[in-house]
Amino acid sequence: MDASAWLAQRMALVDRYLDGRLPPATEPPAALHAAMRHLVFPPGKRLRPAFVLAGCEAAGAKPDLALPAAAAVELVHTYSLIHDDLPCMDNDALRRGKPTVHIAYGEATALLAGDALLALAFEVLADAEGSCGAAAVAWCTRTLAVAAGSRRLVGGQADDLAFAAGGPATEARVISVHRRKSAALIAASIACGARLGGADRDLLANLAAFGEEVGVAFQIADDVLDADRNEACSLVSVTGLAGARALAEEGLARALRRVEGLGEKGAALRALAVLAVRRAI
Ligand code: GRG
Repeated sequence: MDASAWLAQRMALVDRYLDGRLPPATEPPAALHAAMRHLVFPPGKRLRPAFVLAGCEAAGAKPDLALPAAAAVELVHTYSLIHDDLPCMDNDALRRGKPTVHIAYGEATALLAGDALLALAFEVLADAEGSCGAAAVAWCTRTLAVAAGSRRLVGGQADDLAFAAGGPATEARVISVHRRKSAALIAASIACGARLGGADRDLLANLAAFGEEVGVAFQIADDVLDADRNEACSLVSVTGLAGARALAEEGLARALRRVEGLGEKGAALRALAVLAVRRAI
């Protein structure tokens, strides 16, 4: 399949949908609404919404059905990036080639913009009920809430912040943070797309496991790219660069084996996994 064409077509759908769901930047309180849009446009890689739509297609359904979930995961992801950049966390000045939200709008507005994006994610997801049914939406709501909560994304971030104080880095400790902070949202993205597309229980479990493998491998690839930053919670500090690269490739291979049997329906998922882990997206 032509993965670039697939991605470009799907991402245009996601961007148009997101644009329609975010309040206009001029709507009062205008600074808050402009700050909410600041990091959503222009886009990042849109990896997570792409995985939602690919999950839906793997279940044999048209991707449009999963657009609310695709937008919802990108809104959760964007909120987490805004908060991650704050001075009390990573204190970053640039994100996606632009000043971070707190640099552009101030710290208090950045905090509130993140809060509002998280709430909007669940509002948007709820609107999938008309096309996908209440049971599927309830399942996705719970899956996304768990992925974003203290046992996954937020807990992974908490342990990442405290990492250096917790003793020596080991492979298990680093992977535990990667699994929660990064892989959980990717796994939830694929699972929600598949659930809205009508996947049965076995397919859902397999796709969630695929997503987790891909998510961990993606984050290890991120460690390799950021090796010069000498982060405490990085697999490179445990295994070295070559070891980390090898573990990312092994994780990708394990993930791909899980979805071999999906044939053409799994083509987008497989292509995205390769692009994500080899950082070619
Ligand atoms: C503050 C609640 C809270 C969570 C923070 C997102 C996050 C957790 C931390 C950001 C730093 C980091 C390394 C996260 C792991 C996931 C990751 C690689 C995020 C960046 O995702 P990309 O590369 O970004 O998909 P784009 O901009 O392309 O969407």
